[in-house]
Amino acid sequence: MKREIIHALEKIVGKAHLATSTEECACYSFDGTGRSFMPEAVAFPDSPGQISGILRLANRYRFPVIPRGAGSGMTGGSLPVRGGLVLAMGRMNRIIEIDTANMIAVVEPGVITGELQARLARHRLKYPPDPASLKFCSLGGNVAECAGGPSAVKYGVTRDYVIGLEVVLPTGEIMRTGVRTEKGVVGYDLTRLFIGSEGTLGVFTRLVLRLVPLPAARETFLLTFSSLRSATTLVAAIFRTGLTPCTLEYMDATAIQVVRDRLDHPPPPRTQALLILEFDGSHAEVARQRQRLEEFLKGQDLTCRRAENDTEREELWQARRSISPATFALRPDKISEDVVVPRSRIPDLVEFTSSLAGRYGLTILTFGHAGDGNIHVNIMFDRRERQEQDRALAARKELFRQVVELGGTLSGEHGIGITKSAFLPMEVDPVALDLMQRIKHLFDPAGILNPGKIFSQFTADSKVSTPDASPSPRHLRIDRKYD
Ligand code: 2HG
Ligand code: ZN
Repeated sequence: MKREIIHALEKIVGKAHLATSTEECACYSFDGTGRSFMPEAVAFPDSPGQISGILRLANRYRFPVIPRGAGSGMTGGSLPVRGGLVLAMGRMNRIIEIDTANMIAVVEPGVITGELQARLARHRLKYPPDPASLKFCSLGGNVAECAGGPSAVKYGVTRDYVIGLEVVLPTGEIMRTGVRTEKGVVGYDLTRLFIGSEGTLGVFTRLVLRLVPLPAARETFLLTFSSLRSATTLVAAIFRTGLTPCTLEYMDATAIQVVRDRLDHPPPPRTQALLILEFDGSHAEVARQRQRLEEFLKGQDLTCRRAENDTEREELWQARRSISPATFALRPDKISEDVVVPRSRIPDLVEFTSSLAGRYGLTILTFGHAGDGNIHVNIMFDRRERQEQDRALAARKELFRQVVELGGTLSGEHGIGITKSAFLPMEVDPVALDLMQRIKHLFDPAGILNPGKIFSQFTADSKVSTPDASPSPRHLRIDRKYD
């Protein structure tokens, strides 16, 4: 990066808050995809004014700026694929206000999701979105990707809880959107446009969040099945009975196997699938749901265990949340998908993935948020085995075709980033796709904010890159126009 740009950046954020060494830049080069692209510098801003200054500079010198939360994203949203400056938002981690009377929180984007939830619990309040990474992911990243999680089945996803934003536009203007009230229909809903825009339309500096009362009671059940199909068909049936679980998670036999040793009460050895079902609400409501569930399950071919206390429940959730990292015990690399299908089609999707695994000779596991049809399909492989990698990529393409065929969508919570951009036309109407790109251009005419994401036809088929396989973008000239 040119000396004069470095000097200007130092002036904006302070010398102590700009990193340029290879060692420091390397720490901001990766995310949850396992891919790595070196930035040319990393800035740690502390205010909207500093971010505005940086973006104005980026427009002048035409260098990419990539906002980054905790780096836990699964599709490359925070990767500096074209080099440039990473904007690490970790210093902006203040909880500015908890308005208990109106059940609203105002926070900065670097606040860790689980930390906000712990603070709110002291006020008997809850911010429901609960991505599996909640102990380390940040709220800004959650909003950028519109994160979901197990409780989405009852409570909805991030977009249902963000009612207002302060955003720095790619051109440097600072803007507020949305409301602090329960309702509001004044003008276009720009807040929603920013949510899930994957860091391409603006940099969030404040989030206004809607909260709900913390439920007084909770009951958790572990259902285990000796047949995969019985588990997957039960999902839609549960909702037809009128039960309203706050989570309904699913794991196939391989997912169970990778976390089995983390469970004090592991399911019986021949278990082919399990469901974790939870109810929350008032004590009376939870008791009513429990009774209804027990009646519904009578005579079904499954075993049901109720978590006896908080420790047992937490252990179950710890095991569930650790599936994603634990899968690397199977193969060193994976393609991790988060497709969604209508609930009644989950059995078809899961059977299709088993047939893919057989046909391509791969380990493919399925688990995730079955209650809302959002199934994680993890295609395991070893990138050092070229043919195995090719088979994994071919299997993913077939998977996506099948998902669209089943009336589903390619992503329920991880976004498009760089890993799915080549497949966007499979699902998105061409007119809509064109309009989306025009919106991006309107917000960011110089193409400096998080370039190469969502729309870039980033050759998904040929690049499952990893830290050492990815080309270093250090050679990119900073005065080039990125679009
Ligand atoms: C989860 O629900 C995460 O555990 C990660 O969304 C899923 O690794 C994955 O595919
Ligand atoms: Zn998930």
